[in-house]
Amino acid sequence: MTIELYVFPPSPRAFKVMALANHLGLDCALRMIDLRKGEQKAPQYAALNPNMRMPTLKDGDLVLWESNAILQYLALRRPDSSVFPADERARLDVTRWQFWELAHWDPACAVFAFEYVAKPLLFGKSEPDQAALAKGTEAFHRAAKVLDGQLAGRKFVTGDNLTLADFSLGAALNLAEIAHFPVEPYGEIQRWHGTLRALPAWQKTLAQCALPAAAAA
Ligand SMILES: N[C@@H](CCC(=O)N[C@@H](CS)C(=O)NCC(=O)O)C(=O)O
Repeated sequence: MTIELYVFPPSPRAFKVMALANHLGLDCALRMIDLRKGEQKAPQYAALNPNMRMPTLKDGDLVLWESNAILQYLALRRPDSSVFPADERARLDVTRWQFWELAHWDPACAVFAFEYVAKPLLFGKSEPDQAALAKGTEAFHRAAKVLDGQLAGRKFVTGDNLTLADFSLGAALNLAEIAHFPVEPYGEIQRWHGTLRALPAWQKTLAQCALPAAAAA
């Protein structure tokens, strides 16, 4: 049975699940949920995901939402892969950083992604809200200092191996330039994101995430 992934590819939350599926060589069917058209609110989709947000995974009768849970499910399809280590402490470390992403990193990055990317894409051109950006900047620096410190002396977030933590945390950085993330002071984060970008699965996913020109206008 083919795993179905319901995604709106420009979003980092879609990118991370698509990139992991590519990295693991899992054959997933991508089902576009076009947020610009409000497809997340269609009754058929809302029956799968009552949050009316994407991504959502469907594998037979299993339906799973929340991107980090989806990452764990995909990783468990390849138990030999080191992206979700079997060792208890190593696994907890990966999980810890996935929780941290959801609690701190994602909300900080999301402010910039919303103001500079989602607003123009979903609602037409509009000026960024400076008060929201000021709060976002504070939250971004607070979280980025922690992540940058963690990456010092480590190739990836939890050590020498690529794990789910890298997919969870690294996806938002694809928007760093167009969403004006204040990432300049964080050399470790930039070095690590460069390593992720060089992965064949990352490159493949970036290509899949480009919106068709007509649809993006
Ligand atoms: N914590 C969720 C967040 C999902 C989420 O907020 N998705 C957004 C797009 S990035 C969405 O579908 N928004 C549609 C809407 O709010 O109507 C996850 O990681 O899966």
